Amino acid sequence: MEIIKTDCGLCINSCGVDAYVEDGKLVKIEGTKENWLNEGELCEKAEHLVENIYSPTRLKYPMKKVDGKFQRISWDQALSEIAAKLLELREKYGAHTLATWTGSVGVEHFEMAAFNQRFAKAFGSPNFFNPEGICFRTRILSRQITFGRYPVEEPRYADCIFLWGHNPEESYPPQAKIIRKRVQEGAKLVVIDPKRIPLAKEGIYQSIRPGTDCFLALAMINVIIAEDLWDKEFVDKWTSGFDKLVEHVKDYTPEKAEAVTGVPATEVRRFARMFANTERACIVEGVGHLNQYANGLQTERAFCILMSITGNIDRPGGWVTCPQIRLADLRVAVEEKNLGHEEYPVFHQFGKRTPPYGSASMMTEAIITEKPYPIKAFISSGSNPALTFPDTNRFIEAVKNLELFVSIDPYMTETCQMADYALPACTSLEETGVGGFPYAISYCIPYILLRKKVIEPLHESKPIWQIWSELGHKAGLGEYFPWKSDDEVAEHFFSTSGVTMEQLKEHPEGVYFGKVDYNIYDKIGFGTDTKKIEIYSGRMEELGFPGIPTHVEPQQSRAADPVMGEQYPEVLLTGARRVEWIGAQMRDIPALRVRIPEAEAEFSPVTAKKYDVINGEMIGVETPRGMIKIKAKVTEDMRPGVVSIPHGWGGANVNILLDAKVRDEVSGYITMRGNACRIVKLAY
Ligand SMILES: Nc1nc2c(c(=O)[nH]1)N[C@H]1C(S)=C(S)[C@@H](COP(=O)(O)OP(=O)(O)OC[C@H]3O[C@@H](n4cnc5c(=O)[nH]c(N)nc54)[C@H](O)[C@@H]3O)O[C@H]1N2
Ligand SMILES: Nc1nc2c(c(=O)[nH]1)N[C@H]1C(S)=C(S)[C@@H](COP(=O)(O)OP(=O)(O)OC[C@H]3O[C@@H](n4cnc5c(=O)[nH]c(N)nc54)[C@H](O)[C@@H]3O)O[C@H]1N2
Ligand code: SF4
Ligand SMILES: [Mo]
Repeated sequence: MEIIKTDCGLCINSCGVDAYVEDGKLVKIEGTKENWLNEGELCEKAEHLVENIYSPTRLKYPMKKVDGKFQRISWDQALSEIAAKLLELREKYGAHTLATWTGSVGVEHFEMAAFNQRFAKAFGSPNFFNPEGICFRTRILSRQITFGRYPVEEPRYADCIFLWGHNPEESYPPQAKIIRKRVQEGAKLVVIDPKRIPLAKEGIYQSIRPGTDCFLALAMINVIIAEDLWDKEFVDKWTSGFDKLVEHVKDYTPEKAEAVTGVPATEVRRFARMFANTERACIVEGVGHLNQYANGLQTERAFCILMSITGNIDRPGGWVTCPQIRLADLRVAVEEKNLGHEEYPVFHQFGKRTPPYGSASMMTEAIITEKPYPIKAFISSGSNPALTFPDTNRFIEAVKNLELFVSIDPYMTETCQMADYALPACTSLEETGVGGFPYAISYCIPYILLRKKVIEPLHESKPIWQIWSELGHKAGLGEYFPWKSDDEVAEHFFSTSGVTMEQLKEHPEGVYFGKVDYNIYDKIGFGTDTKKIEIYSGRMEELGFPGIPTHVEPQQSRAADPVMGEQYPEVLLTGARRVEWIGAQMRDIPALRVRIPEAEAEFSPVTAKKYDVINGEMIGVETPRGMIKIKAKVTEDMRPGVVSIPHGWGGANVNILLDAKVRDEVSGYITMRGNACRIVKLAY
């Protein structure tokens, strides 16, 4: 039996795995013991990787819909027809008529996003979209606005950890392990979350009214300044706008915070003192949860300021700057601006940063309204937007307005079912590529590995780079796609990195490419206009938004919209992660399905009593966008008045309930949490 070291590829954590292969078949997966991150451990999902690879739901052949039914066709026919249609549509509507979309797999699968994007741009269209327009880009952007770069949390050396809107046991198991270990070593832990998550038992738990975290952070800053607990030396030398902050937070008193957030004023003071008085304090946040609110970008800015005035930037256990690796850039320049460029200038025009992707929130609206121009071709790869994109009915409406819809995926997903063509991609265990890339982003570990082809592509599936390249050749874009094999592609990506293929092959478990440089500001300062940490951002103000973050109510909260609050009095949270699932994937794996047979709406006994419903009952959850039927899970862990529903379930698709037009005005992110809903008792 051969053992091949690679990475899991199922989620962004990129844990190291040992793949056991016998007669060309994957027979077993174990965690790589010498991998620093997972140290041989695997989460529940990855334990079923073998079943997942050989799942009967794999999309085996290229399929074409004829009279509403799929027919098997050859690759040559599929790609020739798609290319011909694309050229016809370009002739009629211009190149911008093509939009490509890649999902969260584009984050863990480097080639996915790179080739998806390259094709769109080589074709001449600016319309490449990905979850950077709904997932965690605002967090990166907020830090870039404040620091001129992107420092990342380093809880493994922290003595005080504020776990804020993040449940890593479900979404980042290795992060949960790091935090548990650090707490056992004596670090203080505060968990701020409307749900009493498992890690809350390890420290102080504080419930909060959803979408009010910015207020809490500003009130903590108020206390830290009022009680003279800030790091004077660091603030004087390395920040700008502190004087404005002093004035600004006077309004954000602990008493007001109590009224707005539900956090008692005494606790606000206690948290502020604990955070400022511990030398190594660190906010560890969810990847998307706090960003996907009405005030997402500014909440993140408030966290940046809290970290800065306590001197926890570029110091061990704080937020630190990780060395970057430069992989070859496949981007092709297109002059036409991204969708969202005018509407969301902070996202698209902040300084020299122009993102290569459009605002995802604009995507379906543009397709439906044909404004600013008709988008008639849509190619999705490594995503299942039929279930995962907020506001499903708008997505369905958008699809109806397309003349060509292609879905590329290893599985016959709900999105493939809706498409004109479904094309089988292989999974990351069936191709060589870039692995472990997100380590540096999520864990500040400068570490990379070569993702290895463990088995040959199953059925007629192909590597993603090859699918885009062959389509490129058929569409007359061959010059942009010169590569002939997985190895050539990987070699190209690593060619600019300073890490050689030889090194990667010699160290199949991974290669370190740098070291964290604490106090790096002494050498390079900060990359902002003022060369300092911008507590106050002049550019934000120039672009029409407050230079220092303010509290903004979720649009549908009772305070912001009393009429809505009357009709829909509960607060809806969507998309809390469960370790068993990633997005809408793996629901067909029996051993996982037994653990969670169906979607559940979680709420407190107080809320259950109000609607006269009991645990396990089928209920309706309704918003102005629609209603879904779902099982009630009544739990003391949820804050009263809050209903939490995971995403990615076919039967009870929570994205039906969201409204793609309700957005963070600064970033353009669709608000996936803090929306208004009500529970409906169903007749038997
Ligand atoms: N209501 C609500 N909706 C949400 C969220 C929420 O919190 N609430 N979260 C949002 C966020 S943050 C994100 S990032 C998105 C994620 O949304 P998606 O990315 O659409 O989520 P997945 O269902 O994981 O889809 C990934 C797809 O990639 C395919 N795939 C897996 N491995 C490979 C591979 O190696 N190659 C190829 N080609 N394909 C592969 C899988 O089969 C799957 O269909 O969902 C968003 N949707
Ligand atoms: N198993 C699994 N892991 C995943 C994914 C997956 O689908 N499955 N998806 C990946 C992706 S695409 C992403 S973006 C990340 C998301 O990862 P995270 O954003 O970390 O999501 P969660 O781990 O669910 O943690 C979110 C927590 O925030 C809390 N919360 C919600 N609203 C508020 C609020 O207003 N204030 C506060 N303080 N807390 C709040 C929720 O109750 C929940 O406990 O996970 C990644 N990892
Ligand atoms: S956490 Fe993610 S990368 Fe790690 S084993 Fe689980 S699914 Fe794989
Ligand atoms: Mo995400």
